[in-house]
Amino acid sequence: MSTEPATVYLSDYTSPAYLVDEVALDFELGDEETLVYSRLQVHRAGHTAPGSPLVLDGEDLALEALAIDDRPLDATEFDVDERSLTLAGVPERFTLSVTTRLRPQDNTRLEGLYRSGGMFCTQCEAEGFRRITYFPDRPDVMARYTVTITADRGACPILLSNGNPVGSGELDDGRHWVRWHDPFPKPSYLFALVAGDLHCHEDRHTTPSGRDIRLAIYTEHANAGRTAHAMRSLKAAMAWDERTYGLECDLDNYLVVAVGDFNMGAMENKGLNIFNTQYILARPDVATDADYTNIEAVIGHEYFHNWTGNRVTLRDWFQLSLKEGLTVFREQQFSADRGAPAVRRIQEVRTLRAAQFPEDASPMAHPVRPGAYAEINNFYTATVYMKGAEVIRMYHTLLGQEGFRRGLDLYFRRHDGQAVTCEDFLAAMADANDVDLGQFARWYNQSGTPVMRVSDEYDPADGRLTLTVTQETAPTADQPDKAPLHIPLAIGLVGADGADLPVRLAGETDAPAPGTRVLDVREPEQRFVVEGLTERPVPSLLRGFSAPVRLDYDYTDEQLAFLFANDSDAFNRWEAGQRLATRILLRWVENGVGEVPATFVDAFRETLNDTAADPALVAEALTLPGEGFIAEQMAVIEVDAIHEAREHLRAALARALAADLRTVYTRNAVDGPYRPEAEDMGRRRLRNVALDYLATVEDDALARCLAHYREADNMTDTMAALALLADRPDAEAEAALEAFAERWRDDPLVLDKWFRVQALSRREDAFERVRALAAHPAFDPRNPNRLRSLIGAFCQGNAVRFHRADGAGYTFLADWVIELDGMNPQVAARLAKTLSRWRRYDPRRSEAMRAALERIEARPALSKDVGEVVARSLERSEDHHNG
Ligand code: 7MF
Ligand code: ZN
Repeated sequence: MSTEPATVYLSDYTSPAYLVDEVALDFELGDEETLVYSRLQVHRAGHTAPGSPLVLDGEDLALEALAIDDRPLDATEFDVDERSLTLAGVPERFTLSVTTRLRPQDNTRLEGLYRSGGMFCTQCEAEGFRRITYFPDRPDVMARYTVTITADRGACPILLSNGNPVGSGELDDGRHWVRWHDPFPKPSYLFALVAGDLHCHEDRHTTPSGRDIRLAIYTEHANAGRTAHAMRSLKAAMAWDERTYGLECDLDNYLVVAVGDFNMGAMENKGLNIFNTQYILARPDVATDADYTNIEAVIGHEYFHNWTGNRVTLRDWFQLSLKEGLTVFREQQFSADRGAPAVRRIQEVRTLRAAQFPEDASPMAHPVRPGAYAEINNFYTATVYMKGAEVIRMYHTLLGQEGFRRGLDLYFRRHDGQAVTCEDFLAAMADANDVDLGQFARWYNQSGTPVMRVSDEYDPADGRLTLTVTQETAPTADQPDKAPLHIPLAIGLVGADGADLPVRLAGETDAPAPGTRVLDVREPEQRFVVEGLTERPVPSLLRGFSAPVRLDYDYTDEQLAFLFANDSDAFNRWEAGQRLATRILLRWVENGVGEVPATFVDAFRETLNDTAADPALVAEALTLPGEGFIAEQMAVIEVDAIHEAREHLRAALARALAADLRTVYTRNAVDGPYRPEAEDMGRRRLRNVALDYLATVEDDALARCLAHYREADNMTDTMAALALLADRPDAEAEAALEAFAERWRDDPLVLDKWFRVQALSRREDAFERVRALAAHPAFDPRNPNRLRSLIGAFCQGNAVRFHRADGAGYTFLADWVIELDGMNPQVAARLAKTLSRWRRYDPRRSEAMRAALERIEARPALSKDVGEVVARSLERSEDHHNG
């Protein structure tokens, strides 16, 4: 094993030796250099022996001065290394002054203090604060911050930090200053600073208790006029949390800033959320329906963190899902309440299966609460976020909304202002509802996707249906042994007329109303007996996807077609269609493509022509399972065969249903001005799905795509057409792409879309085009959005072109990982994860992927981020990472 980075273990947690009560930070922002003066009020924790050293975190810092109680320290009184500053003998209580010098304009990692365009901004989660000053940079050290920012008034008229403005003034050299005070003690990861020449969109919100809050969204001036949807979303999120959980905003100022260079989606800094521009800016001609929906969700997410993350924060980074799983779940509830709940659920499960299930089956597998890490940034994963949200959803399913609310109320009553653990959350849920969640706790510590097998036996003589349920979790890369989990299994029994039957379990006297019941599965094998039936029902299992498991039941094609047409659970209706399609695709992958079974064509036709159905749900039902999902079902992934099978099915359905698709296309045109409402979005979605099918067969497909492109009066339709044009070699298609680039040359977010459609193109020469686009003058790999829209989209979203048999895609990716690692390790590591799944492919591809990983591994001075991903990926299966 080569240079594997040092590992941090959950089991090694110790509480902080010294605590910080107050922090005063002075920033002298400059074009060349920025000076940071920090004054910390420090005291020794009760459990710490007198004379124990004080160890502060700090990375890549130029230390200018250090003093205790204003007495400057000389070099013999402290030790500095690459990661820390140690002071040997410190008093019980003292003021520590630290001066550091930074060069934000050279910070390409986008962690700590950096520049984006003309703006100064920060990103401190998880461990970015230590790149600003020496500090105990861990979430269980909570302090009150006062921040003074000084800068040139012309370049930076706006100076922002957390909390409330408490002072400001002019200086003689064209500079000015503003002072902010945040009354809430907070961990350093929630600190934020923004300075620049910014436009401000202001509004107000009054809470039920009468607090009048100033809301402000700051953007670069060029983006003024694109913040209305974000503001509307923020107000909706505030009202929703008041209504649903009785949670009010605790601030006088709630500030949001949009930044063009940002490693991730957004950040919940106390009172000063910072967002990737992608999740703030919208206007019908530049943003798609998906953008509008994402903006609302991300605004909600960051706002909801103010309670779940900020008021109650994390003891340590292993607990990350405590805030992220819970906040994603709250955001999902909010989004569902804003419209189209079934569509939302389908999309959530689709992403979970596309991103989290593969992670659980990869060398990067880890529990919702990991036990060990080298670089915490590598653990902002689908498992922590999405599976973490599914774990919270299971509490909700087991306890109901009222029980869940009782648990959340108790959690806040007990832990407001504290830094806590996942156990504390579980205990609040259990205690508030007087239930035993001991076995449920395993969801936090056990990785892997459980397989749940259900079989049934019907006895017509006494009207009993016996369901036998087994569960099994296969060993994962990180954990060989698995224990049975407590799984809520939501089921319904569907009668021959398509209606739900009552599910009365043996021993119960009262028949419940027909509909969904939740069964508590706890054993490796368990039986449930349903009584009082007069016919053999079709079981509808795991309704609403009640647990993050793979469900296995031996359905016939006819039963699936029946559920696809009748299930009262919209999610399972969709799921039945996906199972039918998956079955056909897997058969074709194995045996070569063939005829589409008539049951399937008929089921699709009925759905297409069901004018009473919600168009959004019809669109979901008509969307075939993704290539990644099919790949997940296979022992050895056959990239080309999967692509061929799926394209063949798409074309065959289009030919068989061309007339119906044309009708649907015509019928779902949306009149009137663009509205980002669920109803209109559903119709656009269905119409664009129909177009996607029609583009595969018709003689006039090109003309139809061009017409759709020309007639589009919103970015959703424009991009649907442009994506199809980008699949084609025609001169008209090329011309449209070129004109699009010209028209939007000064609009970064729109240009990202232009790069993306080409990266995802089905064209055979997509790889060559991506390589050429990487040399385009507008391609800047230092901008994470741009990087993801070309390199990320190609390597992670265009399987058939990326996984070329000659391995050129892997070489390309490895070259980029190496180049980016010196620039932005977080982004490089995310890209490198694509290669971690190398063992799943055929020997030729597998070898080429491994060689690419080994080439990265051999580079000198790899970052911790990439180093950990590569080391884990190449690890022999007998080594395990257990905390
Ligand atoms: C919605 O979680 C869902 C997830 C960390 C950064 C935002 O609020 C956050 C931050 C990463 C990955 C995904 C998300 C975030 C981060 C995110 C955003 C919106 N605390 Br890394
Ligand atoms: Zn979050």
